[in-house]
Formats: sequence, C-alpha cells, structure tokens
Amino acid sequence: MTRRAILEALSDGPIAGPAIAEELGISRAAVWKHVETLREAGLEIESGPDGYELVAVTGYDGPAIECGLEAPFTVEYHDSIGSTNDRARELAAAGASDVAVVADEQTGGRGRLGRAWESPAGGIWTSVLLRPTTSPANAARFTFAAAVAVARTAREAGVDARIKWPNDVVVDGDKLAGILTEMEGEAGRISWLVVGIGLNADVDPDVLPAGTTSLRAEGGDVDRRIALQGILEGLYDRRDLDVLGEWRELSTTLGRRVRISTADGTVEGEAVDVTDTGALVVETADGRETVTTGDCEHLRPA
Ligand code: BT5
Repeated sequence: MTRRAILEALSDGPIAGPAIAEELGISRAAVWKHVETLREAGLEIESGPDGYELVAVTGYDGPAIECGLEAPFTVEYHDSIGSTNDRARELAAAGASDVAVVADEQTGGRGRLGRAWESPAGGIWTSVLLRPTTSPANAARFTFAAAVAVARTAREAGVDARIKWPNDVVVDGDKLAGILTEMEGEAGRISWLVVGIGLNADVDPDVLPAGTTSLRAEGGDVDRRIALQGILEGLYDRRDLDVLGEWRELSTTLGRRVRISTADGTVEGEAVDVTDTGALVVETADGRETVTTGDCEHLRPA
C-alpha cells in the first residue's frame, strides 16, 4: 500500500521527496525508487523546485488503474493471462482479499457452464476477489451489483446500456458485457467470492461472436482506465446495499416476453420481477414461476 500512498501524495503535489519519506516513515531512497517505478509504469511525474507532482496518467496497468481509484482494491495487472477468474481463485486460495485482477487479453476466458469468453486485447477483463460476510444465498446480489456498475459506467461513456437477466449488459439486444460470479462457502457463510466482469471496450465486434457489441462500436468513450475505475468503485460502493431497485430500473428484461432455458426445461412468459436472491419471476400461461438461473431469450411481444 506504500505505492498507493505515494500516488495519493503526488496527486496532491507538488510535494518534496523528504516530506513524503517522513509522512510515510520510509527512506528518501525508497521514495525515489517508488517514483521511478511509477514513471516506468507510464505515469507522468514532474520534479520541480517544490518537489514531485503527478501531472498525467496514461496507460492501463496496475499503477495507472490504482491511481485515483476510490475503492480499496489492489490491482494485479497482466498483459496476457488465461483467465482472470482463475487467477483470482488462486489468490483466494492463498488467503488474499480485495484484489482486482486485470488483464489486457485473456487466452482462456470463461463464461458460465464452461463456455468460452472471447477476450482480445482492448477489452476490460477483470475479476474482483471479495470476502463478504454474508450467506451464499446472497451471492447473486454481487452479480447484480456488478451489472448495475457496468451498465452505469457504459451509460456514462455515452452508450445506452441496459441489464439483461441474469448476467448480461446489452445495447439494443447485443451483448456488451457478461458477468461470472464464482464463490466458495459453507454453512451459511461465504468464504470468498470472485466477480468476473468482461466488458467489450476498445474491441472490434467483428472478432467476437455474433450478437455482440462494444463501447467502441457504439461510439462510446473507450478510456479503459476511467471505465474500469468506475466499475470497481460502483461495485465496491454497492457491496452491502440492496441493489434490486437500481437493477430493476436498468433492466431490459422486466416487462418483456422471455423464454428461459434451464437445466430442467424451458419456461416462457412475461418477466415480471426479480427476487432478492436474483431469481426471475415469470408469468406463464400456467401461473407464476420463479427461475433461479438459465439462458434468457427476449421474445417479440405476442
Ligand atoms: C458470461 O457467460 O457472460 C460471463 C462472462 C464473464 C467473462 C469475464 S472476463 C473476466 C473474467 N475472467 C473470465 O475467465 N471470465 C470473466 P455466459 O452468460 O455463459 O455467456 C457466454 C457466451 O457469451 C458465449 O457462449 C458466447 O456466445 C458469448 N460471448 C463470448 N465472448 C463474448 C464477448 N467478448 N462479448 C459478448 N459475448 C461473448
């Protein structure tokens, strides 16, 4: 966390090296080394008569993403990795928490049920490791909180994003983002929870499966650092909140005719509500059904 503290001091700069050293209880040489590392990571740090000052942040890596991030996550950045969810699970097994694993590219990105998630360079691929003190029954809330955070961030980037149950963010029906929440828990208690978020940011949808889109393709702002910070802060701020109201507001599924394929068959009808455990309530020809999870297709009005 020293690097983070130095970054904060530099953002409020100019500040003299010895003053930083004193404030953080480290040596002047250590301050100098940290500053050099940050410069190598692409942060523009000027040194003038009054000391160091952070003047610009460019790039997309750990220090750049942590700079100005208003959520207490450590960012572990990889140019390329198999799956950020797999890496976050490894970190969970090693006892870590509050880490966001971020990659420019994934070579083995995963969706639900072992499906592949295409993750070319330029996307936002991240997995946030949390240890919430709640029961496994509440895990879906984190998927919902992530969906709200992603949809809001995309909307701030100028894209008309909405949430599609259970785990997508879409623009006019085309998939912009997907969420994969995984966890380990027992006896009414979550041990760790990993929220995997894939957002097609600065990506050409031509290299993605049909029916997908990206921030770039929708003419949105594709500053990944700003977008990712928005998502991480949005998720963090909602970690203990009831997000159902916000989810309902941003949902494009509620009020529609849907067909949901589940392991037990197909449910068709009008999506009328979601429950606080993330299930979809569907008004079918035979009455109301509550569907825990599945693949949801939006149908044209009957
Ligand atoms: C999801 O699964 O939508 C969850 C995707 C989660 C991806 C993130 S990226 C960071 C983290 N690390 C990982 O390894 N995973 C998470 P599902 O609802 O099962 O949808 C999967 C389907 O989406 C695929 O079968 C394709 O049809 C489609 N798809 C694949 N790549 C896509 C992409 N980049 N954009 C939109 N749709 C895609």
